[in-house]
Amino acid sequence: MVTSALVTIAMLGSTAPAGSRADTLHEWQHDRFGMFIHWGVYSEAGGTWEGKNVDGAGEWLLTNAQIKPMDYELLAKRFNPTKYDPAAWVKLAKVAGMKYIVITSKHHDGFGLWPSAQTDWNVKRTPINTDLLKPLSEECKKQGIHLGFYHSIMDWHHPDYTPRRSWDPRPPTQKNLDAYVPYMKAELKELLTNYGPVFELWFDGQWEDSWTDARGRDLEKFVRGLQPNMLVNNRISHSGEFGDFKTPEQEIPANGIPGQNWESCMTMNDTWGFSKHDHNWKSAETLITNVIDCASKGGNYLLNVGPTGEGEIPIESQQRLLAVGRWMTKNGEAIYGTEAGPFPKALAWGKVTRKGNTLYACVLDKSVTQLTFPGLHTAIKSSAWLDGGSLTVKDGQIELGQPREEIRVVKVELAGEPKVEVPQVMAAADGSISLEASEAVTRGGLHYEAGDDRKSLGFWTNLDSSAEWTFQELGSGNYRAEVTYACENASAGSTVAVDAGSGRQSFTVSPTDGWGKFTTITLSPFALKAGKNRVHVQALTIPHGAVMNLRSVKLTKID
Ligand code: FHN
Repeated sequence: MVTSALVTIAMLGSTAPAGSRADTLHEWQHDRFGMFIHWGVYSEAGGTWEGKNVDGAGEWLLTNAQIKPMDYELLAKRFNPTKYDPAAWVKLAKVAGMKYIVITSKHHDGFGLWPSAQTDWNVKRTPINTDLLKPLSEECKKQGIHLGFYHSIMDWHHPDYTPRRSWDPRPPTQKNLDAYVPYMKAELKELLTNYGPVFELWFDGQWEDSWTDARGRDLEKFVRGLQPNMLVNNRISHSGEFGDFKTPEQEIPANGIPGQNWESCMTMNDTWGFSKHDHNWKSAETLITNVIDCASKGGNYLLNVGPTGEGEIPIESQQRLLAVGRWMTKNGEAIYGTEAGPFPKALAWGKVTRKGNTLYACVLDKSVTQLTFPGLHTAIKSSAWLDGGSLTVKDGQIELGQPREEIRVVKVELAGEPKVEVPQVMAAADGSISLEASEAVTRGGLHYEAGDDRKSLGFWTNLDSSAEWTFQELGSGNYRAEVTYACENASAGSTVAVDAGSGRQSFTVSPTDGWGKFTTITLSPFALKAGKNRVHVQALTIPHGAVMNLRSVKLTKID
């Protein structure tokens, strides 16, 4: 339970160390919105090498241009952030409405933003030759913003990290991660000892087979021993299956990740590290929509800036953050301290967040003039524009008046706990009922993937995940069940149970040559009774880590 004092401090955005990891998590859930900072010697290159633009993310320069590590080291001599102003960076984050900052202590290139005693491949090799993290940590403490570190497990520079990049000419050291991990731990000990309370430790670069869940568990024990109250993301694990929160990247899961803490990280253009030639900036309204979308599904939004080698946040990022901040100043109550809205399926006009019996209707469709809440059975007591202005409620509908120029929020006071009846899936004229992935109510880590080659429930990796539909069938009788799914060959073999009416059928997932290649199987008929029915799908065994991508379950009346 968070003490009232902590909640008060949290409301002010304090860096006060929490009393426990549960308190840190509660504050993290309250904060909802943070700044990601990708900064390193790659920022000096700005997505170019030897005078040419290099495609791909700026921080992947060493790999994208296949640069030998010793040649890449030349960048350190050019990295001289004389314009670095940590006070201004922290102030910008605050003005934008962000409550925490996560900065790259070390990215995949192995370069450290602090003078680690473990190596000289860090700021010690630069003209500025100073700790760049310390003044930021001091400013965060002074201005009441939490500080986190991004730390890459993968290290393209360290001679003992394996696998080596194929173009790295250095002779192998005959060592491997058994020698590299103690080095990484020693660097992490410096970061977790010398910079105050760390809000979240954001691991990355966990995907190569040299990193294992066993190594992740060992590392988790080590870092939690240094800072027990700190949050650690799921990328400490190779499988992504453990850590305090999931980390969807460059996407916001269609249904959130029910039952899990999660934080969507996104760039403002297409690159994390600064790139001179990436001008594909998202609009401020898109960024505001993303903040709302994450909060409406119970998640956090970690929005990235990529400062230049001189230490300046690009003006395009600053302009957008100031616009987001203006919106947050008027509407932050609809984001901070909220939980996911009560509507399991998307609303036509926008997104809803919740605090107890209060709903915050974020009206994304600026042309809409009436708000309806499909399936809401709790009476509306009152409603008003959050940024000022009364509204009238008629037959459960809120009259909004004229279309608007910006996203506004309606604060809706309910007469009690919101009760929402999940809208029914209705049968088609031919008596068939097609239960689509986008219509499912999901539990566990699985969630809807919208891409053309998906349109299915993916990320199905644990036994407590399930998909469920309720529907009003046309009449009792026997229904043929057809299940459409995809499964990459290496993951096939799970046993899946389909419950419908009073029956259960199970099947073994076959390989379909890929997560986007779908097949349809027919199960034995189900006997359904008149009235409301439900179909529930859950894995009984998962021998190879993932179950399937489920696209639909179709029931067709046969007699
Ligand atoms: O490879 C990194 C990438 O450079 C960036 O740091 C993102 C941010 O989450 N993570 C990895 C890509 O998934």
